[in-house]
Amino acid sequence: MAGVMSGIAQKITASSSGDKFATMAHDTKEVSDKDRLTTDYGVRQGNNDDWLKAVSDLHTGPMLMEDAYGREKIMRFDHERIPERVVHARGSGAFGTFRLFESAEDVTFAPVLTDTSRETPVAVRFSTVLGSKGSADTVRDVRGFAVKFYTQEGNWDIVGNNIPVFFIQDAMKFPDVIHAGKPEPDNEVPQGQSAHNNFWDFQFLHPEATHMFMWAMSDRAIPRSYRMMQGFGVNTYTMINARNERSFVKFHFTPELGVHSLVWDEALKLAGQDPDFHRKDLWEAIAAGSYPKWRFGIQVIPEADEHKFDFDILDATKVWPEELVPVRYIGELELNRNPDEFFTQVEQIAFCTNHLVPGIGWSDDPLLQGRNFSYFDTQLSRLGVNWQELPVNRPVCPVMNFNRDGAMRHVITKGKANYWPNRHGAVPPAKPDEHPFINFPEKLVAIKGRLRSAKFREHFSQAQLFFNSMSAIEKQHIVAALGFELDHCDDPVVYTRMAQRLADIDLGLAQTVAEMVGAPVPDKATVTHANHAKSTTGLSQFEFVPAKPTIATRKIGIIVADGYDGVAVTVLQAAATAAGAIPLVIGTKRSAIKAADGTTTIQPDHHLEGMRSTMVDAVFVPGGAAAAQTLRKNGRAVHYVREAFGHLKAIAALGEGVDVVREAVASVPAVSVAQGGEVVEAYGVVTLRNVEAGSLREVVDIVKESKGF
Ligand code: HDE
Repeated sequence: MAGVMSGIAQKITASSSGDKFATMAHDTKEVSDKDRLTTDYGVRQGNNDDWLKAVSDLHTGPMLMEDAYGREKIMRFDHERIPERVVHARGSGAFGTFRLFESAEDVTFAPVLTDTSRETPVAVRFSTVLGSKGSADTVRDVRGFAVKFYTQEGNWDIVGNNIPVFFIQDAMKFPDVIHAGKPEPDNEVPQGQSAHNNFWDFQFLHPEATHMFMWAMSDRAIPRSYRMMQGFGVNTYTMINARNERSFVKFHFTPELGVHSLVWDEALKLAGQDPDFHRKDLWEAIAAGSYPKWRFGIQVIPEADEHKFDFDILDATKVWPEELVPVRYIGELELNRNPDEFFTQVEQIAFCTNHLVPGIGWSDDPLLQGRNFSYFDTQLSRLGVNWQELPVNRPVCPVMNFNRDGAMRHVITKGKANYWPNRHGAVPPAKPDEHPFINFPEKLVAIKGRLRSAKFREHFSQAQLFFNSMSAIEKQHIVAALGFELDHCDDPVVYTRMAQRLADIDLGLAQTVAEMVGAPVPDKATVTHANHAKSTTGLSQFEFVPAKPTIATRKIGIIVADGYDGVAVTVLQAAATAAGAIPLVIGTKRSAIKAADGTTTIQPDHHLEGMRSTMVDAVFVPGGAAAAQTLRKNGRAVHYVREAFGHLKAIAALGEGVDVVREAVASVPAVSVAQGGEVVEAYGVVTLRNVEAGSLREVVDIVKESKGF
């Protein structure tokens, strides 16, 4: 008995460190110049370049199988890959902290949501859904937003998305929706795209997908950055408070930087120009100390109100409109540490929707219930049965039970007891006052059957609500997205049916898209589905502009050629840096470029071919007669400005730079470029002809305001 108990005590001490990162540090190796190359079994090796061979002066003879080191090196390499995730294969991650600023003790007794003095370490993984591991970041797709909270009561995972609803209501449909979205089975085309027949065939055949495909066609599906998108738990969870009262809950993360998107043309180009656009953006911001933050909020419906809504609150194809159920912000998530090694900390991180801590529970949401089965199961094939012992998945609190053995078991548990109950009394289940997880004693009166309840059968009302709640520009983008996607469907059955389905959302929308894609133009909605014309708050992403506009972490491309106005560039660089932005000097070449004074030179960060306008958020063209002359004749420079304008980016120009901008965008209607020393802004274009360089700070402010950053 004493032996068993001391073993337990030892294990508990080893794993109960409050600092997750200290715990992980135990598994982290620093590479130092004192290290010498060894085999995996620790024996030093003196040659890492040549296989053992039988060699003479004349002849390099056969390689010898007896080279144990050579064999180990190649065999380890042969087995480096693990299966990629069946969905959400492409992603990146970071670590950080969750802080609570308001206790939610009225709804839960979970200390992570009641103890405002706590800081909970977190790991987050963002992802696309459809593409494989090496696919591009900026494709049109839903983004995964998965958060692991390493709480003192065990790991709590919110495995969410950046869109608050989903395509299907019942987990039984998941393989179908994913097969339909993934590359088609005969030719494995297309990669990471929903623009194909199978995807849209599925959408039509599943009216329940109508609300979600509208979100997927909106700007939400082409985010500017992982740091500028919302996160949603999507499914309905539950919480229990100390009085044993149960509520239904939805989780929200709202970014401090606001919600921003790319425009579609930009996203398409970036997929080729910089397939790691989002991965690099997250990494660079954290490395620069610009830590992304999200406010964490909950929507709460008391158990007694479950049936008071005209939709089922357990249906994951529905939002809880915020005027009915406001979001209550109670905490903050900050990401402040990049991984040290991608594979062990991002590829091997594994989430489970049923990883919930005492005080938080799941609901009968039929999508969530299926997910609760799927995630553990998928980790078995991806990582093996002992996946929860991997450093990034390991809880920070004591773990003790009689699950044993299996491939790659790491933990060594001393003692005789490996079953319960045992004669030693080792590892008893927690008593009620020791805060065990609670399976709420929910009362059920039901009929067993492959069924859904009545309110799950209405699919159009919230799709209409979403469309009606969009601003005019967001609606235009949805029309364009549908036009693009259905143009990629070459089966008339698919695009004709989809055009008719759109009429169930909005007749005008359906008619415009039908005409674009060559489908018969619908003349009416199915009578019961005509647009109800209602709208709500919290759906348009324009509602999430930050309270204080900021250009922090935004990239400003400063276009220079020989003879540029050196003073203007220096002042703009300083003003941009002071505002937390990243000024990038982009030259006609990356070799030194001479300023107008003939003596100063600048070494550009990039040249025009390498860092395209798609990769920056704003463009500045300084003055300087010779520079402007060169840039006006440089097709890439002209295209740079024109493309940035087409992508609705802020453009500022000074002195002779005004001519470069004016010429580049001259053919675009409705552009007004300033004359004289005035500051004029049209569609984000700011030009100043005869001003002191000192007033350039103003430009930075105007850029800020004009874009609503
Ligand atoms: Fe997932 N999902 N999912 N999903 N999901 C996976 O688990 C699944 C759903 C989401 O960064 C898999 O570890 C089913 C909704 C994210 O590691 C798998 C159903 C939402 C990630 C799986 C859904 C998500 C996954 C594949 C329908 C938003 C990436 C690899 C019932 C709330 C997590 C893995 C990461 C990953 C199953 C629907 C989000 C196969 C069965 C709804 C963010 O288990």
